[in-house]
Amino acid sequence: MIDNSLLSSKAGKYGIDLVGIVSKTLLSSISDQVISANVGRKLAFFKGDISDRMDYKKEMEDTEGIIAFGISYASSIKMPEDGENRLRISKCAYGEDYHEVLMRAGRALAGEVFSASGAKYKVFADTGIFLDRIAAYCAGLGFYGKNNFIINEKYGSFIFLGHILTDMPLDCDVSPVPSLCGDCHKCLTACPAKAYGDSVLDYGKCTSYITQKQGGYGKGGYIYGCDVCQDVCPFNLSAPKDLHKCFSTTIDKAFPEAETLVNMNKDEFDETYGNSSLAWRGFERIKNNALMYMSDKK
Ligand code: B12
Ligand code: SF4
Ligand code: SF4
Repeated sequence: MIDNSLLSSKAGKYGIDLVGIVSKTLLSSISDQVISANVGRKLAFFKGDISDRMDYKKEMEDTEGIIAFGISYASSIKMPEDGENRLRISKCAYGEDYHEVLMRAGRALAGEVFSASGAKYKVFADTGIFLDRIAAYCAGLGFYGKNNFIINEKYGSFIFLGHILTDMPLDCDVSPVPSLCGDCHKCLTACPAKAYGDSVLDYGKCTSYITQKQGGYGKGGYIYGCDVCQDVCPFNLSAPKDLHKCFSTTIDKAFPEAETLVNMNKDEFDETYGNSSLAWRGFERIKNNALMYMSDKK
């Protein structure tokens, strides 16, 4: 029988830090609240609306069970103190492309646990219609922080999330993890772009969206993504770091010298970042972001 203890006992060997079966009761009890909180909201990188994103059957019609999983990418690497001429790349692009890492890990876990039954499964990490955060929350992997991240008490929020849909009936009795934010609101006030209203993200203002979609940069020289609202979170300060070698990087890749990056040709860029999630946005976008930052800094 596939249950949480079986999944946890197998997950570690595939580099998965957190895993759990989605509770159908919890999912159906929060669905209406999530939909009404986001109704009419235009979603980033998605044509449908919030009810589509809550509907896992749109991805696999005969889904009977969902497994959520997470892999830590917390990093201890820091901008050098004399780094005023350096740029910043978000932690989500350190090391190997996280989509590849999560898909590989999820497929390996699913392959092992479903092989005997022959159950059908599909693995997603950022790539599905159903929201990874909702799956994680309903599997008890963490709480919803005020910054809308899924935060695990031990690992913090620097965890990539994925989920597995299967036609095998799976369910579990999990209680939602209550928010541990308390009176803290560091993430909301630290956001340099003022992208959080009353905890609802206006993604059009978020540096992460701007650097990926329309072109631009963020405070401190972010030219891809942004980590400010996570860096300040107490749960990330105490979380274990550098758990997976695949997400390790070097100072010169995480905080490249601005001159070096803008003078790279496409081959040099590919050699440095071709294997990372940075490559998704392409050489031209990243280089232009850097040029915009340098010209405004003058
Ligand atoms: C599109 C997208 C983006 C867009 C838009 C984000 C957005 N929030 O709209 C942009 C490009 C801005 C973005 C940026 C980033 N993203 Co992104 N993104 C996604 C993606 C593909 C879909 C998210 C989405 O559309 N959400 C829809 C909106 C409505 O959800 P939401 O804002 O989280 O709102 C939640 C609340 O409304 C909550 N809620 C409301 N009412 C209620 C009531 C109850 C009871 C409950 C329980 C919940 C609840 O539920 C909503 C759903 O989560 C997911 C992967 C996926 N397929 O799920 C990754 C994902 C959310 N991103 C992730 C990451 C890491 C990032 C970045 C940190 C990358 C970076 N370093 O730059 C930034 C952070 C920006 C930020 N402050 O959130 C991770 C988050 C991991 C985690 N631990 O939470 C995900 C899950 C990717 C992954 N597979 O790991 N992202
Ligand atoms: S990722 Fe950066 S810009 Fe976006 S909400 Fe967080 S702190 Fe603000
Ligand atoms: S910074 Fe504070 S309010 Fe924001 S998510 Fe972390 S604990 Fe919650």
